Amino acid sequence: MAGEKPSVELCKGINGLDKVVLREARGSSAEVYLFGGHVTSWKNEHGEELLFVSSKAMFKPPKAIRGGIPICFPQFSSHGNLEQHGFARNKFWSIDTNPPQLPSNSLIKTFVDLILKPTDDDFKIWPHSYEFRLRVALTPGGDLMLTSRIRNTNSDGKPFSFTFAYHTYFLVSDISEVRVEGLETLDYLDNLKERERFTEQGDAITFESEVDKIYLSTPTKIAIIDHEKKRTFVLRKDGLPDAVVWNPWDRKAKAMPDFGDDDYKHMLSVEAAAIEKPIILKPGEEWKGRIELSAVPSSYCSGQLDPQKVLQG
Ligand code: TA6
Repeated sequence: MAGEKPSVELCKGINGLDKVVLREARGSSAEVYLFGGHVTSWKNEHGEELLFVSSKAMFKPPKAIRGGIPICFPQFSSHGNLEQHGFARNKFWSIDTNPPQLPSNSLIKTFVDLILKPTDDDFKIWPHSYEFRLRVALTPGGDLMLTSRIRNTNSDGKPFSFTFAYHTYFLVSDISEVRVEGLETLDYLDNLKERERFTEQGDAITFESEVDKIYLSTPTKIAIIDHEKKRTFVLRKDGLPDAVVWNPWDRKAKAMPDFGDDDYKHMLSVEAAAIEKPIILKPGEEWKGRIELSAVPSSYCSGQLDPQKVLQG
């Protein structure tokens, strides 16, 4: 209809960087920058932002954007000899005009396909040929889905291995009022203690100091409950056995130039990941890793939404 904005629009974002805006008929929306294949916004049907992006984020390539959903590939954090979190988040992706069929729910009409392929220069850093296809989609209900397909296209017969994470920054009202459910009693590697292995206590996880943990072999659903906002984020994941939980707290916040001193109060990173067992692909093989994020109104106290029911449902 005249004046109605297209559901998928390529336009200019901050510092003139190309971005794609996705709009769903009922009002939810999302934005993804070609720089980094980086989702920087996800809004519900009321236009409320659901992802944290720092007010000090620099949209200056090759520096990664602080917030949203950076993609860590082919290396998570410093688990290898590449730069922190690999290079996919520092590269310019292209729109994939001819993506191979992706079996998905036919009701999902609002999506964009991006692709990342190595340049000759990249071979000097990581000597492998690959095709990384990323579909960013909005469901009619406003859920955000990211589907990654990584194919080994080496012609020299060589396999390659990688670790991976969707480094999602959820926007929360007050970190001290947030609980995470679904990771109780699991083993984790503590990045603040040289990745020593521990077992999580039995209750929901709450936050009162810096946290940087890699939970191993988690359930496919994790709930992030924001009491104050009466909102529960449900993270569903496939092909990504691990989950990272991170909040830098005050001291590290001050040390990050692209992060406000108080920003730690309003974000929590819960990252679907494949870290403990790197993914190994032979030439011709393809790996798929998917997340689906939902934000549901919750009034935990009134039991309208019991995260346990969400996690078991
Ligand atoms: O995912 C958690 C983590 O690996 C933390 O150790 C912290 O470094 C964070 O990522 C942010 O990393 P970045 O390279 O974006 O500053």
